Amino acid sequence: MAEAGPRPLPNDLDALWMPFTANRAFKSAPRLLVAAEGMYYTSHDGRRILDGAAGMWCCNAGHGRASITRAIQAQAEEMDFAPPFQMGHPKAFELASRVADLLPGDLSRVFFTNSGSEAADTALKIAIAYHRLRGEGARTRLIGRERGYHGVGFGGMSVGGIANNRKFFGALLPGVDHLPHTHDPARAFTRGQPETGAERADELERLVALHDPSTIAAVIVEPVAGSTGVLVPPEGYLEALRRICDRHGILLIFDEVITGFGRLGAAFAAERFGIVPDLITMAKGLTNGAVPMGAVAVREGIYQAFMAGAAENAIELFHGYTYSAHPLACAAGLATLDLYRDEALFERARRLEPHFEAAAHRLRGSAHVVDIRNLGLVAGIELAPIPGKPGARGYDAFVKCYEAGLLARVTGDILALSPPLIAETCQIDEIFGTIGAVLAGLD
Ligand code: PXG
Repeated sequence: MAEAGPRPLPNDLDALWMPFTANRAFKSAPRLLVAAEGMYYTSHDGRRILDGAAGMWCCNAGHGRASITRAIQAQAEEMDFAPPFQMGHPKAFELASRVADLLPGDLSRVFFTNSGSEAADTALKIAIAYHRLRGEGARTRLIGRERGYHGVGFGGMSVGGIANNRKFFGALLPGVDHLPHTHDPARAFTRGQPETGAERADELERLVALHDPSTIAAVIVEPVAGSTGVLVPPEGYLEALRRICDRHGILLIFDEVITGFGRLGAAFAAERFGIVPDLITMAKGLTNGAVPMGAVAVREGIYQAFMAGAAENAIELFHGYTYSAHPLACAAGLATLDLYRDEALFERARRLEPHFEAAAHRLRGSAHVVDIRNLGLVAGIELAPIPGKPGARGYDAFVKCYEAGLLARVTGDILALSPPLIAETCQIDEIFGTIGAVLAGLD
């Protein structure tokens, strides 16, 4: 339970270099969270903060779930760590098959990582190695997308499409190209998937013609782009990517770090859209955010190509992490998947979607709002930038929401909302009501 009342700030905030944070601004006016339960955080100054972001797209079953806590505690007492190379432990196998049960098509094999970034880099490495094993070693090119986010490893950064995440870090991976993003401001205030715009997938044919299919290993996209401001794919777009990849022997990777585990009202976006990609990356909701963990799922044929490509006693994939399938993460993952099943949370998200969509779009006409986009329990609210100061209005809105008792996410001038799937309709109304009130008072 959250302790009542304010808690003192640490005396010295200096030593910590905070990630993706304006460190100096933060340390001059810190925002610390000290407890979490259900739909709410408690701030260091003793306020209840409604979680409109599931932490950071992680805590789909809400916070402080006792069964997850107990599973982690019990595992820590039973066995803290087991080496993952040439050794195993039972929960690693159990969690892999439980994840496989949720996957579409013949995505049947699961490789564990510790984060979404590691999952993205793992998927890209598997794709390149797969082609090499099949005698197509020239297929090394990777195709990402503008405004894509696949974490901060060199692979994910290279296929990602965010200038600030790339420009400081040199030449990145060679042999990477990018599709255009799917966002079209002319379709502002579309509810759900836009009906037009699928032709942007044809750009993939252009890149294939330019580079020749024999040089391309994989295409990686987020089914719905999350961290660059909720970009919902036009109807038919993902289907077209699938067809073009099939035509040219290119692997299609869905990065479902955000869209996995019920966010779109199905276990994975692949299921919601009725498309079977060749690989799926996941993280965040896999353990409800309680212990770091990511994973890559692959189709049966990919796994079998690795098995066929090495001698019986040989290592088939020279890749892995000390903490792959860490026992505490596996315990948390199993308890999380139990909760999703027992509380039918993916179905709940699907049921809540119309209410969520209506509540989000009621902000149309509010001050500064130039677009609202949504799918599943994800909404993006785009604000007009202050001329000459991109991101300033979005950041101001984010801070004022927090002061008003709401945790949102902000990227540039876009607020992103993705509450835990346990949200009540009144809490959804409160999320958008608070945003409306904050916007009315913004410069
Ligand atoms: N892929 C996708 C699609 C993601 O959204 C990652 C990979 C990387 O995961 P890790 O676990 O390495 O951080 C992500 C992470 C935001 C925000 O503000 C989103 C993420 C990270 C930070 C901020 O929306 N997603």
